[in-house]
Amino acid sequence: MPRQTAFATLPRRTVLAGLTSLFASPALAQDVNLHFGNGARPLVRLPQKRPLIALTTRPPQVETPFAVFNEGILTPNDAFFVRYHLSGLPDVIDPATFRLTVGGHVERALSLTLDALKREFTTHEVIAVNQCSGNSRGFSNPRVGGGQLGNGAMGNARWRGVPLRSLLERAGVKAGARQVAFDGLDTAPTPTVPDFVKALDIDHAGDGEVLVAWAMNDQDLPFLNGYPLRLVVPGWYGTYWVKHLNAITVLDQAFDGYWMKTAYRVPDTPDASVPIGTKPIATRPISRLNVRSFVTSHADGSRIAAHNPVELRGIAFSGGDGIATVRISTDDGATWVEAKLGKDAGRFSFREWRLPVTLASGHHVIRVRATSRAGETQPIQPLWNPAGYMRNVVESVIVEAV
Ligand SMILES: Nc1nc2c(c(=O)[nH]1)N[C@H]1C(S)=C(S)[C@@H](COP(=O)(O)O)O[C@H]1N2
Ligand SMILES: [Mo]
Repeated sequence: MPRQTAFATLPRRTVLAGLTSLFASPALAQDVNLHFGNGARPLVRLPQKRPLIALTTRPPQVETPFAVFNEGILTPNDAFFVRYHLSGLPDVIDPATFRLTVGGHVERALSLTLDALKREFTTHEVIAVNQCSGNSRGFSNPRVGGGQLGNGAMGNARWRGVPLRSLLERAGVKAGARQVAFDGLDTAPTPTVPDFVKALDIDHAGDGEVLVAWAMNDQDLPFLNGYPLRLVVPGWYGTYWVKHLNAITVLDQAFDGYWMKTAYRVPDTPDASVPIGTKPIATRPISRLNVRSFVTSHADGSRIAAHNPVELRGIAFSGGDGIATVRISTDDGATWVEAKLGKDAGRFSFREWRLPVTLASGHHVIRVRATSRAGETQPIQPLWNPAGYMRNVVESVIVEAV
């Protein structure tokens, strides 16, 4: 098993060369078909990853084959999706010389080694879902621009790190601070492309839940998931989870960079949707995950034994309220039965559900609908917005009992 540091210094060209050659590799030439138009995708193998569903090669972007979510509520590191905006991935990250800086509107600017970060602060763990805002965008109807993703741009992991609050306390936030900005080591290919920088309000940044994390499922972060440090913002969309995080800046004003002011915004309506084909009057930065649930045990189109008990299984999650109930319909939404929930791994985690059913022969539309402990549930009809963000319609799979 190669040490993380070997990968941490892996040149970018090796990552990209690996991609290009493996795209042509017969072993991985089989396609995966996502269930929407032009949904055929090759599988590719990236460093530290099993074969995953390719979206783009430059920058490397892959999603998780959906069957992985039936393996357990934690998404294995080697199956976790990868999303980047900028093709300038860091070439070399040396854990010995790496520094995390905390500066801006603070009493004492900090420059911390990885060792200091791990030794000098109390560590904290959380199991939380990282989901891309555009997860499931490929199902948007009418279609919208952006990466045509299936349902695999999400994952659930146990993250370990230091609460951002502890770093802000050590640096001493000055009066009048409004936001905190986060920058990582990746860079834009040309000066016209804005660097990927995200920001959180100061109260959110210091709430004790936001982490600067170095471990994912008890391992170092995989290179492509942000080695050596990433921000973990439980309950919030992945866009805020800045990878290769090396600069934290406290601001006395709202950050107005491209990735906050222009990109990753949703309609400023209660459910972040607008009537199909229309433009929002006002927008706001995307924030919390909405409630979602999926069947993981049976893919769309699968066959099951008729007149025999079969266990349906899946996952549900919310933006931090936790899951109260998951209801299943085996008759296309006419009647609903409550599923049994699995172990509670915390309010930010995937929650497993199970339900034994016995079905007569024929086709059955299985639907799954979760409700959070705050009473938030999923819409029966898909909501729409121009960026295809935040899809959370009640999902269905059709099974054939024979
Ligand atoms: N440095 C950096 N961090 C980043 C991004 C990026 O492009 N650069 N993309 C963000 C987005 S939009 C998402 S959805 C998550 C994806 O996390 P993952 O690649 O570990 O799955 O990373 C976030 N952090
Ligand atoms: Mo994203």
